[in-house]
Amino acid sequence: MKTIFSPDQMLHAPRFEVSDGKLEPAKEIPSRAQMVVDRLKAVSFGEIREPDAFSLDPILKVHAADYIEFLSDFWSMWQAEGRTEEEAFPFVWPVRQLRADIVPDQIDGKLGFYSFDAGTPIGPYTWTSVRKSAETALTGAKMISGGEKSAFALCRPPGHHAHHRFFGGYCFVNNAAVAAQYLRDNGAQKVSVLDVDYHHGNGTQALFYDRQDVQFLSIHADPKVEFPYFLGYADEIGVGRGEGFNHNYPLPHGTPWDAWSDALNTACSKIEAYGPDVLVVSLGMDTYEKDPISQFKLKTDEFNRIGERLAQLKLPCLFVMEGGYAVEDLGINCVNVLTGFEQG
Ligand code: OKP
Ligand code: ZN
Repeated sequence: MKTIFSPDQMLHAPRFEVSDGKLEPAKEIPSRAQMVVDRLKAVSFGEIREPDAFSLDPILKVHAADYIEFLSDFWSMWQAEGRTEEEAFPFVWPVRQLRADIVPDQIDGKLGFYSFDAGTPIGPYTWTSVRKSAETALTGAKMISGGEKSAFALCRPPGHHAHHRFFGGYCFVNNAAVAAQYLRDNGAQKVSVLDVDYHHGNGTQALFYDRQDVQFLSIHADPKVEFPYFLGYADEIGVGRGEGFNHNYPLPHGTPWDAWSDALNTACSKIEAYGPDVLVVSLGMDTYEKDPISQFKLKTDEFNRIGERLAQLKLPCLFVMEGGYAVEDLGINCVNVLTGFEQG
């Protein structure tokens, strides 16, 4: 299996994040990607190649044009307003009765309009890394469309929390959704997106919620007690033509492999029943027992089992990296999934 990655994806380097009611050191840091690259090389997993260049068109099939313009122009607007802080935090949002139909002119108003949390600062190189991360996913999708049986898009920053017109949860462009849409536009009639990150893939769900051509399934911590809190419940089954094509498997804090793998088996049987042409896996390693921000209990060797189970689906498969914050073991856990898939 080939890996796609650009070192430019490490330019986005947040120092801080707001989480758990306070300013904390950032968790979604460049060394995450480096650890995965190092492990791929250490075990000679396969070729690591740079992404191809793409126009913005495949990103604009998933995200609003004004939102992408906001992301790409943000840092020059920030500087033009005389801001000297090295990263920008949103802090006010158009919730419930407030006006969500007006984009403010002022930069802090825009930041709040185009986001849903304060955990996702924007810095001078964020857009550079975000665009490369999306192109990494697109290159993987292009390889699968061209006949490769599998590919690993080493995306960073991650994408699954990003919606059509707002960012959050360390995510700006929804890499997995952009890849899934590209696959639809290049020969696949039906695509399944399986999200195994510890957190619900709220952005991906929302992007395909009314569609039957993209099935979405997510195994994650119960949003009653975990980020992103406001989406990811079991009763969210899709709407309109998309009804029945969205499947959420929320699990309690402390979930170990046995219960987690039961959910994986259930999700895999739904994928088999749907019969997609291709599978996109939103691959988060934050289900790991030692993850610093998560509370599932998967062990290192159990990541191989995930890959083996996915291989049984016998589908072309694009792995798109999402979360995983136990940086020391991230490369091992990630490559274990890919190795399990290849040996399964
Ligand atoms: C991104 B991805 C933890 C606060 C949560 C945001 C988590 C974003 C996760 N107590 N902060 O899904 O791995
Ligand atoms: Zn996560």
